[in-house]
Amino acid sequence: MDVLLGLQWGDEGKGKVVDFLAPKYNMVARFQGGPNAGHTLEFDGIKHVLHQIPSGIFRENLKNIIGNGVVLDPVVLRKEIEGLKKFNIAYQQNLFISKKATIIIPTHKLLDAAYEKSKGDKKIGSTLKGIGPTYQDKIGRVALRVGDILSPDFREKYDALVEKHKAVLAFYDYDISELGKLEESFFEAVDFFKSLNLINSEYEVNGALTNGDKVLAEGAQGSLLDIDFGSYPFVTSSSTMTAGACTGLGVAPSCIGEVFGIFKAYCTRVGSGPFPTELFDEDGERMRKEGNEFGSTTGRPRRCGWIDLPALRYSIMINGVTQLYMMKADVLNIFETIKVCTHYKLDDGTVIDQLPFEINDVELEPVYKECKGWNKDLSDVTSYDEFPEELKAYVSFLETSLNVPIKMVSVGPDRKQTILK
Ligand code: 2SA
Ligand code: MG
Repeated sequence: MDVLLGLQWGDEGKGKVVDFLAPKYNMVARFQGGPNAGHTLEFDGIKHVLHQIPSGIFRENLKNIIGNGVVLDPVVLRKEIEGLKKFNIAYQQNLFISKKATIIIPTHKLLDAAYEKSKGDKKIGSTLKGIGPTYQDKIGRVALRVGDILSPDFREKYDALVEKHKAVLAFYDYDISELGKLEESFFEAVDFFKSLNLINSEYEVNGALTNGDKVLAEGAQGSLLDIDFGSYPFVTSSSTMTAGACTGLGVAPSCIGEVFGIFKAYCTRVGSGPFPTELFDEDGERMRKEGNEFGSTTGRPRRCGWIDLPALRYSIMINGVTQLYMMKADVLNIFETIKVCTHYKLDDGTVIDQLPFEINDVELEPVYKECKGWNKDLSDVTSYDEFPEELKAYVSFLETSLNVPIKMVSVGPDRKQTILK
């Protein structure tokens, strides 16, 4: 099984790469996260944003698995499936959902909002999709799982959980007047859910591997948002790293083959938390505009900055990345000079190249190397040889610094704008 994941704070372009690589695979599987993800795919002039469905869904004869590590919102899933119907996607044949995946219920979303509100300006910047509270219940061993919807006492289990949530919401003095409406669409979606392929996906995935089929695990969010290794507490609540693919699908570590690390030629972050190379000037504004850096789930403007090598090296280390894919190189076309953060400087002048535990509390001043920009349009480029010399120099500087080969450079959102090296 190969694993594909984001090495920054999400939105690296994972959806595009999964869709591009999909023809080489028999199965694509999501292993963590849920409707907080927004994976964008573009082809034939149409843009698709997927939240919970794996990005292999547009390819024929490919199985798509939503694994046990995912937290799933039935209402969002139903909408996503409705959206696919007009493209005649054979989801009845190609989409399979783990009975062990955890269900997001309406009160999880209210709790997410209540927690954020109570934090004031220390809020996480959550997508408010209920991710944190759902994983909390999973780890607390009280959550509802997909398989539970088939059991006759589902409503009882649901009511018991909601009672607990209501007590917490009362503690936060949070208004729950919209709950009735949310529950109505929730139970409609649960009914619809019963018609889908609900399976023990660990058998399906391992069976495929035993058969010699090729499986691609598709990560969501990014390594710097990982629950253990991200800038806690400004993280998401799942394991976004390679190891998460093992627990989120039930696949042994010895089955992992290639690990594709996806990164942007620059950096973005949406939500709160440290971001050493963040730009607050006109360059940041130009990057946001040129890269259309707005959340694909919430529409929030993304924070933008230069590429951060210490952060990338960290992600490569914890994930065992074997191949790098660099996305959105074309966004940097507009810059005369491109900066690369190679180290950080602390207040006392010490220069470091590791992410400190105190990342939320210390000022990390980026030490930059300046690279000459290519300042050329890349839309007609069809092969690596046609790249401007300055872009080739940028790629080779990154490869040397990161010590992992960059196998692909993306120069635009379309499937075709994917240049292999
Ligand atoms: P949550 O909702 O509990 O997972 O939020 C916790 C933090 O994780 C961040 N997070 C994300 N960061 C980037 N992209 C994500 N997906 C969407 C997208 C986000 C959007 O593709 O654009 O539309 O705003 C994503 N999901 C979670 C989040 O910002 C918090 O910092
Ligand atoms: Mg995204």
